Amino acid sequence: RPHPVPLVETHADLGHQAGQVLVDNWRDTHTVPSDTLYPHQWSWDSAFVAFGLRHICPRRAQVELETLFDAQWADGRVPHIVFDPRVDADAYFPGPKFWQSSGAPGAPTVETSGLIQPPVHAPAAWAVHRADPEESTRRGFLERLYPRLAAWHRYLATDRDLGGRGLAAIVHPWESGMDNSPAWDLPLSRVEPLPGHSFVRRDLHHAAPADRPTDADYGRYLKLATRYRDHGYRDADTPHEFAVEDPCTNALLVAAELAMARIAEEIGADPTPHHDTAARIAGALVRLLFDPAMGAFVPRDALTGERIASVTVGGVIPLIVPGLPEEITEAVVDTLCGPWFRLTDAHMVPSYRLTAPDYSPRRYWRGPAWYNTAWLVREGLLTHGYDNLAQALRASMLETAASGGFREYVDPWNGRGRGSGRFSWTASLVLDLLR
Ligand code: 9YW
Repeated sequence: RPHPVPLVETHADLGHQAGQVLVDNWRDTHTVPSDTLYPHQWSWDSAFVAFGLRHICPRRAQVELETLFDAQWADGRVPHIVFDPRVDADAYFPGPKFWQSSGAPGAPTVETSGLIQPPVHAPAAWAVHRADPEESTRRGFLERLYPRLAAWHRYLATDRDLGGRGLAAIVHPWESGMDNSPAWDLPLSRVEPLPGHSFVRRDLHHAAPADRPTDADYGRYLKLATRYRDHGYRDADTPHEFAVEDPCTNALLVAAELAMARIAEEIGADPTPHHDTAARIAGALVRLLFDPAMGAFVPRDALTGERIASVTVGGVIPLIVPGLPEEITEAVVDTLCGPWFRLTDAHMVPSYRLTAPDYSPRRYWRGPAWYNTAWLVREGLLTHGYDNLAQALRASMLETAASGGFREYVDPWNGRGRGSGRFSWTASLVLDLLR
């Protein structure tokens, strides 16, 4: 490790500061990911926030998820952004004027985007319940959320099985939560971008251009989103130019169905269908997306049927699936510990292979290490009994966080923070690690 970050003596201050970030980023009914860059509610951010918030205010953690699911669409989709009507409509681009969701069939009255993000919500709901079962039961938290979570998972497993292979497809890079990941370069290259002068980016008011996706990326993102919008966000009717089976999204769906089984048992419903769905998706994930030559999972283009030979952090997160064949678990752990991710001497887990020629230590999902993905990798290591590696990753996350600011992501080589400061899921997941 070239420039180690000094280890903090005590974590007490860190926990206190993390809690303060969550208190400050709370907006009556939900938490904003960042006060400056992201002033609305984001889907998977809320799930990650709930994991930490439950330790300091379980009631708020419940409300966080309830607010998100109040914006669920009739087809079951949970939108990736729920817009806060009190915030200037131009504060974030693309905002409500772009998405025009309330005119779409089955959309809620509150303005949202038409896209989705990875399904971390059921595990979050289960964790929130366990933090304060009495309050949860008193409020009927699980009973009310369970049918909504079921509709959300049904949407992913059926409407989004665009390749017909038993895996959910994402129809936009934003849906992966890893916007400009190199994994999307190939399918995205087929999309003709909208010209740069046809939109005004807001993200560059709050972040360094070198840290963010490029204008050409944005031109393609907007092209795809416009086409989806102009087809009423109806999956069957949209001639998708981008449809990819993402290993991370599908692995999270397996974990989410297993959480649903627990929730079902708790409220007296039948867990069997959830176990069955989890087993079915896990089977397809292993059969179709594991690449033995890479020692990792890779995405598959649902339009061409071809695997995309790109290993990113999304390709090691499937470690969270319990019961993987042993040779797969071992191969993925070897990949994590090898020169691509250097689990034991890099800071957290880089979002992209450290040795890739187009690796970038600062450009968003093309290199920097993120707290949510590190937290998921740690969960995966614990799932398969790699307790020492999980412990080392925890220490790395806490050390890096202690060096300042609860930043959005960090340079894996020197641990230096980048992107937005006082980032909610960073604070929340640090808090969760401290409990
Ligand atoms: C954007 C809010 C979101 C995250 C995504 C991340 C980023 C939005 O921020 O996307 O404008 O780039 O990629 O995972 O949910 O934190």
